[in-house]
Amino acid sequence: VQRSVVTLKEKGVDFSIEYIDLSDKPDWFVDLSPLGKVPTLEVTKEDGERVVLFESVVINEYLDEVTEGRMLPEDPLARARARAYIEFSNAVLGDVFQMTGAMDQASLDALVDKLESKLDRLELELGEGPFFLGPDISLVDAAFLPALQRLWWSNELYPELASFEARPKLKRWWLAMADKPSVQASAVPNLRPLFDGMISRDRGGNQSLIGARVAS
Ligand SMILES: N[C@@H](CCC(=O)N[C@@H](CS)C(=O)NCC(=O)O)C(=O)O
Repeated sequence: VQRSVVTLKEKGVDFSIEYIDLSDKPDWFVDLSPLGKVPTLEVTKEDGERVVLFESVVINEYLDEVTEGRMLPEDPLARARARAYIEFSNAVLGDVFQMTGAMDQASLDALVDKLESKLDRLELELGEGPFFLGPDISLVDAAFLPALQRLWWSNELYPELASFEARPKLKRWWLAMADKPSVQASAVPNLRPLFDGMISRDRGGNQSLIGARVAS
């Protein structure tokens, strides 16, 4: 959802947002959303027909195409490369999510190794920055926002990860994103306590290693 809210805000699109309690989805949402997942974008066409889109990356490309300005490169090859990294952001987000749930040191170490090879790839790809494609925020940055934000928070809780300290371009990238009003307004204001609560939850009488660092 954050990916699409950033895009809506950066493109200056008029929208309203309804947050869904995913543990208690309202009937209207279940009826509307093809897969019952967020984000779901409802677009009202000029003839009044309503069309529902899902998948944040697809929603973002649609929003980019129907509004002024471009958040992807014009050149087809550069655009394809940007899309490849947008796809890669899903793998990074998956790794970060798994890492926050690691229950023992061996699992955490293995997950950190897996993630670090991806972060090293990003560090190599990042150029002058501060954003992924250069001075302006793009759909690649929007796609990486959820992963980088949660990785940053995980590092605050568990500094041994040193994900950013070891990778100056990655750090500069996240700090540039964190500075953007669109990024700051991309989620509910209490996202951090919600994240802390999620990762520190009881998992069969235990907590994950990173979750256990959340102050009770
Ligand atoms: N690849 C999809 C992922 C969508 C997704 O899995 N959303 C989660 C929240 S992050 C959800 O709605 N889960 C509720 C459910 O699956 O019931 C996208 O980027 O839009």
